[in-house]
Amino acid sequence: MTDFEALRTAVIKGKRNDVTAIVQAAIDAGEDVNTLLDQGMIPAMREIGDRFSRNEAYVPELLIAARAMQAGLALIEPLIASSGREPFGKIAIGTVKGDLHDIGKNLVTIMLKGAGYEVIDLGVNCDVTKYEQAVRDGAQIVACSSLLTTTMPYMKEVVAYFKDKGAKVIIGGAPVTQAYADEIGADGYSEDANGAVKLVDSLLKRAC
Ligand code: B12
Repeated sequence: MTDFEALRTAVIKGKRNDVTAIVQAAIDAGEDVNTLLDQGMIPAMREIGDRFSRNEAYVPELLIAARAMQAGLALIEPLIASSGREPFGKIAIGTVKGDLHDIGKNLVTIMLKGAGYEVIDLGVNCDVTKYEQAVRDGAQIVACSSLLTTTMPYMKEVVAYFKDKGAKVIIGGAPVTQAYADEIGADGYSEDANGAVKLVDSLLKRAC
């Protein structure tokens, strides 16, 4: 019988070995992977994300929770494919052309995966063609990250490219603001990884 409270606590506290041990034991005992996600890992990631948004947790805590989550997801992901679980939606994420910063992008990726989305991580230095390929592969939302004022303007090109092509474009990164998102006509902006999940939830009209 899985101790979901212990699993949630292990993710929130970033105890990677505990998460691995609990998830592996649960899998070995035949626990349903959907239950593991829905009752353990997803609510735990939401909780640490909410604490981060309330300034009750900071980047280091979020990073170690993300690493613990990633360790658990690595065990679960192969099983999800065979369980027939449908992801809530498909998101393509990448840091824009010319920009190599990826810590924030990786956090957003983990939070989205933790919330049950399929994420195509395009890495860094992404030009429009990379995002476009991901959209052809089924991504409904293109998420662009930028940390440099010199690379931020590339987001405008991405937004312009996807106008009337069916995919929505959301943007984020330290220098990005809601005002900038409005100015370039992006479909959404969030200042942090947890907000990114809420933004995607609302764009895909997911009730949480
Ligand atoms: C770590 C770092 C690096 C590392 C990057 C390592 C890596 N793997 O990412 C290295 C050393 C490689 C680096 C290089 C450079 N860096 Co640097 N770097 C930083 C630093 C210290 C931290 C960035 C970071 O990871 N923050 C933590 C993460 C969690 O925050 P975040 O990225 O903002 O992400 C959060 C939100 O923004 C949001 N978010 C992020 N992406 C997205 C996307 C979407 C869709 C959404 C909704 C939300 C969202 O969610 C995240 C989590 O909450 C910043 C300083 C700072 N305090 O920001 C400088 C900084 C960004 N770097 C800077 C500079 C200048 C550079 C260099 C040009 C330096 C140089 N002369 O070579 C190079 C550029 C290389 C390149 N081409 O990209 C400047 C940028 C200044 C400017 N005005 O543009 C900064 C601000 C430092 C400074 N004060 O001067 N850097």
